[in-house]
Amino acid sequence: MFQKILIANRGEIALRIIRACRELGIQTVVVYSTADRDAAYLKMADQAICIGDASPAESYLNIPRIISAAEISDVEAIHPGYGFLSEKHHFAEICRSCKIEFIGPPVDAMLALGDKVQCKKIAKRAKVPTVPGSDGAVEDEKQAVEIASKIGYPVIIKASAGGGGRGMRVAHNEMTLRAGLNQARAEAENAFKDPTVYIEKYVEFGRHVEVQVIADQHGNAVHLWERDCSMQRRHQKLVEESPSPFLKQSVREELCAAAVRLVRESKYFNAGTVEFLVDKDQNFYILEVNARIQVEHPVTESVTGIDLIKEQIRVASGERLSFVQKDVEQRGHAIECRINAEDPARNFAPFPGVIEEYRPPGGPGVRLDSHVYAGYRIPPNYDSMIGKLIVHRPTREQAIATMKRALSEFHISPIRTTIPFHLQIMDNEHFRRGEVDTGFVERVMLPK
Ligand code: MV4
Repeated sequence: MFQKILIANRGEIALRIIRACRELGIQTVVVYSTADRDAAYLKMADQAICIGDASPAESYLNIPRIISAAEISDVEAIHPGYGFLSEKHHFAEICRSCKIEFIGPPVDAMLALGDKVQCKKIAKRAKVPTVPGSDGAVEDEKQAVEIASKIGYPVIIKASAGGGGRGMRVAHNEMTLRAGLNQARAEAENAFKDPTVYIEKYVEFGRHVEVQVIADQHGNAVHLWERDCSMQRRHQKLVEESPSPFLKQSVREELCAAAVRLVRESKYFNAGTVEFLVDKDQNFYILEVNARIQVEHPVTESVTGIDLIKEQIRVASGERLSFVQKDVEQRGHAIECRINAEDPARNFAPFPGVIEEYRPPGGPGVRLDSHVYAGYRIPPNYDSMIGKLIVHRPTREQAIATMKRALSEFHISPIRTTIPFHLQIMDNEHFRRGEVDTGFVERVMLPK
């Protein structure tokens, strides 16, 4: 096991990793930008090193400065958290060539799964269902039109180097397909320096169900069941839960087994997430693989009782997973609400500033993962998520009741947050029945 690691991230996930390391007896070095210099979690690490100005390019995305901090503090590994450098294969490669372990997957797996066309090819080899479509890159308008008339409209055009909803376009007929194809190619070239696009049948009213997986370097790969993340706004998740209230047990088991097959086929190790789209008839199709720990990992930790961050560090150090598949239970029901410093009344505009009053919730079944406190200044330079409220109860109904209770205890002032919007979601009749697709928030909760 490692003796000392560096955390190349900030905010709640930096604190979450510090906590896991403390329990594992690993010393921590946390890097920070000048915008985060007063954050209290810096004092909870064994060492904190300032690496630059507020802008991510000057700090959390600045590879030379992070590597210098790692060399100076003599760490054995770097935990990238989520976002920032967590899925940059180039960073993983630099870490390892400097003899610093990158706490993430092998570079080859990152490259293969990060390319959506290649990911779909691997999925097919592993007999994981894929959405019918172009079976690889689409070269020109003529080929796109031929494929679309075969699979039927609407179709979706996606950038092979995209992901998380970036670089996508829906086309309802031949004319919008031709225009969309060219726009998508130009956008992809611009954003990712790779113009490769592919097309798929557009699945309407799909749900986003993802499977948590983890694999070690000895060939052990397991799933930790699914999370339903259909409650989203503009590709930003708002609420995540496990189990999915929508899936039949037989489909759940097939979905999770498919995720493990993909992991084995791609020679992956580390924690990871396989994202699926599930249609109204419970047919499922792989969307993409997230080769990192995710924001919503505590939902899975709650229902399985497994500490994913500790396990991720264990497998990165070369140890075996501390459990096998049959040990992984999905017990009770967990729900997470992302608490963002945003004003729901102003189109969710970021709301940075000083938190003057702060009264966090607690009590039975409640977990709060957050780095903030009374007097904390939310910097304007980063993501607006200031914490995650997670509840775990025996049933979904009880989890919703506990979440409502915890949200109503949670007092933050004068900063505006997504807390009142979450209370509205918890009272929504469709949500309560578990009937939510990825278009729900914009169509039902926020109609124009
Ligand atoms: C789709 C789709 C419908 N049909 N693919 C969005 C994020 C990226 N992972 C893929 N996404 C979608 N792919 C087909 N063939 C609908 C979406 C989609 C979506 C997926 C998951 C969560 C939220 C979403 C919001 C809008 C669209």
